[in-house]
Amino acid sequence: MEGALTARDRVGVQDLVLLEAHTSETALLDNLRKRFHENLIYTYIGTLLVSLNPYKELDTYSKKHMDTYMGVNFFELPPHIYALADNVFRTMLSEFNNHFILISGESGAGKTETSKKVLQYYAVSCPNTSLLDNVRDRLLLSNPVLEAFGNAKTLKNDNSSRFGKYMDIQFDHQVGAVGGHILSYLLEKSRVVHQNHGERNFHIFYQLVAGGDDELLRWLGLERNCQNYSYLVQGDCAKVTSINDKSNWKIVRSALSIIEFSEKDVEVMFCFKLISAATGINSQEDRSQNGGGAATTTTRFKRCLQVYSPFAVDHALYARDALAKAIYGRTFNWLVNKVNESLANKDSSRKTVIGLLDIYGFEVFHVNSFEQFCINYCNEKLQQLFIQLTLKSEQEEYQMEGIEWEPVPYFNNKIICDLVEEKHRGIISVLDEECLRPGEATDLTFLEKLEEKMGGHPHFVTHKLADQKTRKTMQRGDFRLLHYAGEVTYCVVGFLDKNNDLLYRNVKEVMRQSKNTIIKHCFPYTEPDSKKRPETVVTQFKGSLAGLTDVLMSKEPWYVRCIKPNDGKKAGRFDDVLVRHQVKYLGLMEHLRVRRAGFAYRRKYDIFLARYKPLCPSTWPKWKGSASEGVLCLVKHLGYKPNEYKMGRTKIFIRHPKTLFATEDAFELCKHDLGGLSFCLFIKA
Ligand code: AD9
Ligand code: MG
Repeated sequence: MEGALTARDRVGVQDLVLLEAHTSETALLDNLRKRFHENLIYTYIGTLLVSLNPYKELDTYSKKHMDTYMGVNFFELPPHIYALADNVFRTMLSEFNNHFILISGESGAGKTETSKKVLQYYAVSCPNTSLLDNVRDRLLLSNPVLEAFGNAKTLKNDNSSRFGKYMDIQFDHQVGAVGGHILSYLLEKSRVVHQNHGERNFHIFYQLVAGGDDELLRWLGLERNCQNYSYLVQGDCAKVTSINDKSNWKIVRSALSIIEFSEKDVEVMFCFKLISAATGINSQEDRSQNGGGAATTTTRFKRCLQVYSPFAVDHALYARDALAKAIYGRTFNWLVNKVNESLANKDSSRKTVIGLLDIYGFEVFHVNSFEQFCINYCNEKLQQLFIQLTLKSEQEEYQMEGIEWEPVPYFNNKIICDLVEEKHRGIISVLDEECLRPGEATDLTFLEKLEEKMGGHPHFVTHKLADQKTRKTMQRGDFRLLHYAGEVTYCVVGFLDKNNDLLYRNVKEVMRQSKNTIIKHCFPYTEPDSKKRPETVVTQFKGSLAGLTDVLMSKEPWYVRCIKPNDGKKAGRFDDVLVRHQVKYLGLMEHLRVRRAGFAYRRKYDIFLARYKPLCPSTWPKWKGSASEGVLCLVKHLGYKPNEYKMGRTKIFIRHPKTLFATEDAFELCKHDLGGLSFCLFIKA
């Protein structure tokens, strides 16, 4: 007994629902800390998985581990991402419906690693048929390719996702994963032309310069030295110790071959050529021609094209940067489409899917701009979705079903979502309005309008509106939002330009006439006299997030909440203050309270009865009364204790998963022998 106590003392409980001091945040934190120091990074709250970033390789992701978790009930083994993945998979099979896994947490918390582990589990552990090996390879290899083009080193994370990714994995019930489809969200293209100190451009540029073979570089007119390319060295950290660009190049290069670029080598070359176009841009400012007045800038795409622009220098630089961003952004979309073509499953029979959502995490830098505003808005929306699907809907359901319930208070971040996105009133509307007044509006008039409209909002403040103490922490061009995950001060400089994202029409025309088929494809013809204004960046983003929410709402949700244990990317360091802050804003305590007071499982009476009626002689083969009476008869026969379940208006609620597991196990045994009723009764006895 003493030994058992010691073990529990040492590693804590594996499901926080079992914590004795379940109302204490400190107890929850202690439990996470104990487990973290034992390399146990996973802990449950019911079926929600909490994951702490270990910042070191753990030996728990082998094929052997995958096999161990396969087909085993959720709570029978130590918590693991494979247990969650397996449970989602099996629920999908038994209920024949669609699911998604929402992976959230701040930048560097481990979302992308988690999503890769889920994908690996499905690709590796599903039954093998040589026919489908290709699909699985492609599913797995889509990751290094998209990461090369869409991830970058930031101050928070050496492999930070700079785009949002939602991936549907399609399953055929006989053979496992058979295809996939990726939706990408708002790539941070400004990184192509500008990086803050300590940050890099997208990985692919450094990979190409470090790993591309001599012939390729010569053909592209590139030199093997990042220092020659101003777009690559603004952050002054082209080399990163944790990253091996050369070997990553090899991985990406061979992944591209497998993802159906193989037969179209030419296209690959075109693709690299585009990359190098953006990399190799050198601007030569020639002020001598007219004595330093209006200047001429030559924007040179090495070996690809040259654009001579009769603009003032700053205009020309602007045009150059806008073009580089446009090329990169559009070819990124092209690449995602290409990957999708290769993952597409052509068989039209009905498939069910498991969606994986891995988006850029909440981030706060010393200076935060339009990009952080979009990223943090996106995280705010995901938190809102989480609240709606868990805390809110869970409690509303108890009320609707007439189940006695003590409401659990929680912070609803809808107020912040509204502040940002409400029609005609939110920050996005104000920004778009200012973008409609070219020549008159500036970033500062945008700020003034915000002050007019948002002044007094509890989650909004500016330098002018702030009290004396707060004012000292802000600059004149700042506005500050009190997000669910903490305060962020945004500098308005660049908001209008970035939101407009304009590209000069003649530059577009040049691109359209390019001999490069991909460029041509990426810059299609648009009516010159078309009066319709293109949507602004943030409005497009708002629309795609609304679309994503609809997609997710139509599926069954599962959650992984990732936590960053320290700000130094260090193994073995658990920073109490930092973790407590995340535990707070992720709403883990509230989730725990709802879970503990609530019921882990619920099903409509008719569905429950239809599945389990063979387990009871009164309900099998036919029950003549109402479904709820049938269920009552069934659970009494199965020996459910009164405190283990509750009968709602339309559903049965079961408190602990293990109650249901026992029923499910009995069902599995008896379904092989449905005629043998005595066998079922025997199990029950
Ligand atoms: V961001 O919002 O895209 O900036 P993520 O995606 O949350 O962020 P990521 O998964 O990229 O973070 O993890 C950051 C780093 O932590 C990884 O590059 C790994 O070095 C490290 N990490 C995260 N999870 C694990 C893990 N399960 N095992 C080992 C891990 N290392
Ligand atoms: Mg990521």
